[in-house]
Parts: sequence; structure tokens; C-alpha cells
Amino acid sequence: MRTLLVLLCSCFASVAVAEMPAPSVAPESAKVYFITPQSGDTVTSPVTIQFGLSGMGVAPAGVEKANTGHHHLIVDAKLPALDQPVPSNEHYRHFGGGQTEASIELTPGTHTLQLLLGDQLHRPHQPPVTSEVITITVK
Ligand SMILES: [Cu+2]
Repeated sequence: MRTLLVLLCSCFASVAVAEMPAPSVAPESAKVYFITPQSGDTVTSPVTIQFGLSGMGVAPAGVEKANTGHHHLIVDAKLPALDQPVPSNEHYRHFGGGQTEASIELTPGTHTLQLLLGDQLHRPHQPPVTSEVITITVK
């Protein structure tokens, strides 16, 4: 009985993998970066953040279009697993409407920010398009 269950489970797993579309491909030249703020800046909350992207275009989540993606802002956290959808919580914020700018509340102190582009299914591209980590100080 246990063997049968294991067989069934592995069967479902392979079906799920097969139905998942291949990760979206990003051109090697694609770059995501912060227009503002810049690393080392001292700012006041709410902080206006402008997302820069070159070599690709911005499209809302759910829209399948080659060489596009939407921004994810990583706040005080590391890059997530790059082979699955970006988590959604206060550390991993999605801008699935195709926004290129955001105003976010941050507590006083130092914070790290990083950008990660995701495809229509919120997955990092292959290769992943990530910005440098910047550190800002909120007064
Ligand atoms: Cu997303």
C-alpha cells in the first residue's frame, strides 16, 4: 500500500512539473537598478523608490509577452529561491500592476533594498535579473 502511495505521489509530481511552463528567458544584457534612492542615501519615510530597467520591458503580472516582467522589491531580506515564484510578504513586495515607482513606509534605521524582476507567473527569469543590494538610512 505504501509503495502504491509513493508511486501515485511521484506520478502527480511529474504531471505538475510537466504543466508548469518553462521559465521565461531574459536577455543577458537585461539590467534592473534603482534610479532613486541611491545606496548610502539618507531619506525620510515614506520613501519614494523608482525602479529602472534596461534591455527588457515592464508588463503586468499575468501578461505573457517575451522580454518583459514586473518588479519585485526585496526589503531587508536575501534573494528568494530563484527557481520558484517570488514569495509575497513585507520582505518581498510585488508590483504586478507594472508599476515602475513605489512609495513605501520604512521604520527609522538602516534598510537594504534589492530589485528582482519576475515573469507573468512571478518567477525569476533565466538568467535572473536582479539589482545590486543598496543600503539606505531612514531618519
Ligand atoms: Cu510578482
